[in-house]
Amino acid sequence: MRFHKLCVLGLGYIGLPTASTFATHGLRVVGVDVNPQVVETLRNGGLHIHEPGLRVLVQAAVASGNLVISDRPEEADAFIIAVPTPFYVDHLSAANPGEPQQPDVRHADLRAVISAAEAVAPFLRPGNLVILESTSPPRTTVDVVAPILERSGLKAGSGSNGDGFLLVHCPERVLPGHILRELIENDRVIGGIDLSSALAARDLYSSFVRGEIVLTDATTAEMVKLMENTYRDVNIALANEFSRLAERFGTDVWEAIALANRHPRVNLLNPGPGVGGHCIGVDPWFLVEAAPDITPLIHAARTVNDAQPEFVVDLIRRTCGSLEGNHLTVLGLSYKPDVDDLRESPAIKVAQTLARAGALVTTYDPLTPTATVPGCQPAETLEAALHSAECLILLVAHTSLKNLDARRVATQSSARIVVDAVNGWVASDWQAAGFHVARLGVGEQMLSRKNGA
Ligand code: SAJ
Repeated sequence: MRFHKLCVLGLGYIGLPTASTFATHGLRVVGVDVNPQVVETLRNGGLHIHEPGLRVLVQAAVASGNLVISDRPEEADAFIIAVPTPFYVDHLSAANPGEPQQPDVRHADLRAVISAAEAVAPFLRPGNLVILESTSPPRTTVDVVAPILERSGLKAGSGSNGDGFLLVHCPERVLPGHILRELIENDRVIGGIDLSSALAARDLYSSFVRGEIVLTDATTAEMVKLMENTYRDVNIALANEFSRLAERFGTDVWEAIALANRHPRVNLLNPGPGVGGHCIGVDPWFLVEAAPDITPLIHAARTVNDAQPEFVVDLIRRTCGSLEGNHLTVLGLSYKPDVDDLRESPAIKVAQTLARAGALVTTYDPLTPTATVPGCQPAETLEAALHSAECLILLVAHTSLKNLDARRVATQSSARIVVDAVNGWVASDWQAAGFHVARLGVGEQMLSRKNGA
């Protein structure tokens, strides 16, 4: 192995597990973050993010002496950039008074990538390898990162001749909640700006990756990552649209999806309150921004998924009669089940919209019991959340919420209505315990039949 010392820029959900895994596989790693609080927390043995198994891994990496935390990069054999790439929204006003409002335009926010590349440039030496792991719009590696690094005086892609540096895009593809396992087991796509760059990165990652490592060019690797998340977004949008159709036609979308998925070439995902997190709701916009004239489907899928929290609010309104002054308890706040990550959570959007409509909303999430939502009352225990509610709304299928016992809840809560937006509960159990049940994607005729009306 030609790489002994690594510098990882960005110690978030991807950078910290990656830095720690390299360190526990024998490399010397400097983990760098620009946020002084992150640096201080990690140096004091703490952790600023939650991911199963991460605490033990970081502790092992630090204890081995191979991982040191720093606020600036230093000379190394290889540099990994793993910083966030969110988007920002341009709210365009109408061209002239009286004309229709222009649609919002989203732009990839590459500031963190740019400053990380600028921070690396002064330390680049001939033969060094630079890896961009951050999800990025097509051509970022070639058109944005390479020119910044070339300010070092070295040329991108001539690393093997000894007078330049090596550069690849190697997108992170790990699933929050399963990051440590997927980091090792998933196949890895490495896109080099030339073959010697890709081969060098394969050499580095093969120190711990057990999945297959496949080589391609940098822009294809960028596309692959964006296509994966866009595929998922479009598939979820389709499921969400099916949930609306099922309501209209008086059918049960969950049953219909399960039956459709028995077809050997159909694999529909699930409807829900919308798409949250920092990846799937973001990355498709990078493609739309790069080529708005040829991406109507991707754009439409984003629009459908962004409108889904409102659709769920509408279901709650129809079920409860009105929202004004109604005591509603929202169960689950995170962006998906069994994680405590609240970023861009559709459940939070639902809770906020209910509160804005005049409902008296209590929120409870077993994984983040102290989380607060503006306009809502947080409950730190399930008992407090259930106590004085008129309606219980399941927005995240956390295992502990799915496992709630309907008969027990009936004794703990004054609520007699439940709305299940994630197919987390067996409707007949709740009906047997005396609840009126409404479910996302289940038409009224089907509901009243199942509610015994
Ligand atoms: N969701 C649904 N219905 C579904 C599945 C998900 O509504 O059937 C919602 C979830 O509740 C959540 C959102 O979609 O709000 C996204 O959740 P997710 O589990 O689909 O994905 P992420 O954002 O946690 O992680 C994704 C993964 N990408 C793919 O599976 C293609 C992960 O592998 C990537 O590494 C990650 O994005 C990333 O960092 O890009």
